Amino acid sequence: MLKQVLQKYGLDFSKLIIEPFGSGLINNTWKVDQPDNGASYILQRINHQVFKSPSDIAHNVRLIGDHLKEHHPEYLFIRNETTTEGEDLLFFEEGGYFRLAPFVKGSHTVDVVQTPHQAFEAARQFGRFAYLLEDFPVDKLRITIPDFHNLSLRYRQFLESVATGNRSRIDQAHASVAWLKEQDYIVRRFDAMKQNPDFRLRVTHHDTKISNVLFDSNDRGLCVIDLDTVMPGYFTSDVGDMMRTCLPPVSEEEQDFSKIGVRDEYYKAIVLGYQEGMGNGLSPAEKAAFFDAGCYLIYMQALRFLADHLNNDRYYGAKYEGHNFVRGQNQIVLLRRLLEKETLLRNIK
Ligand code: GN1
Ligand code: MG
Repeated sequence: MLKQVLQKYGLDFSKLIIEPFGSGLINNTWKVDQPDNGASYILQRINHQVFKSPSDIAHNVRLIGDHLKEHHPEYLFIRNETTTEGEDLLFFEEGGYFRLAPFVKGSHTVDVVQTPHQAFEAARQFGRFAYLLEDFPVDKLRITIPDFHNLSLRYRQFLESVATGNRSRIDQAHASVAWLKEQDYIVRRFDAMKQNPDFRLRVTHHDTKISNVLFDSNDRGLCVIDLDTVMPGYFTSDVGDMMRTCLPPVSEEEQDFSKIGVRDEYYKAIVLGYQEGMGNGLSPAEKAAFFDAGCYLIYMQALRFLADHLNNDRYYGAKYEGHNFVRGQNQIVLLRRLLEKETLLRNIK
């Protein structure tokens, strides 16, 4: 199938080397190399169950690309390649939706953050992205996943999974479920933020793990990638998911929870890097909410993984029995480690 897809872009399959790429849970990604001319691409198949309308993603990417090109031509914006028929999104009968983007020469991505400098650079890039799009009419963006980072809704979905999910899994998970319910003040804090006019709705990336930043050979950030979930949102989503994925020395996949901790120097790097990218554009109320951002996103991910476990892994899938239970517990431990440091971390500005 990949052969037919790549042919639509005028590429000769027999000359290509194709390998799976990255570690995303939702879309399929491949790196495509053409050694005879040195060209490289990233090919993705969009998960159509999750993104019900892939053309909305293409629409958003086009609008943002046009805006940046006009107002900030210096920004490295990666446009999708077009097929021989001129489409930037390909629908392929048997395989769903595909897109192909050029791979930027000399760039690299980082799967697991290695240094606070990398975290600073990544945060700076996400801040810069929001900053450069400050004048973009955010309501023009199409909603690619409704209520994606709506914590109140995620909490309700979690409660529903506890009411209607797999009974034996619910019994086994009762301690985790009880602890998460005790933290529901986080939902109320999030709802209060949404009512507060000092928190602006901005162009928000919503998937700010470190592997969604391109770096140059000196580990300086170049730009952000993977714009599938760019939608109107709050800065807490972008800062919070960076914290979720950069603060601990191990990922959400780690099964040895004793390795999970919160590294202060990475927290500081994210706070300073994001603000630098944002050109000091955050309101005082927003600046005071960095710690809350980490809580919102880690809490939300714990709810999502645990709910998926109780719903028999229908969203994230599972590579082994209890996979999403492990992921959910991992995020619970991370949230506990974060909450223990609240006073210390709130003083880092
Ligand atoms: C999914 O596919 P990936 O890894 O980029 C999810 C994120 C979660 C993440 C957890 C569309 O992202 O929200 O934070 O898994 N994306 C979607 O690993 O649900
Ligand atoms: Mg993604």
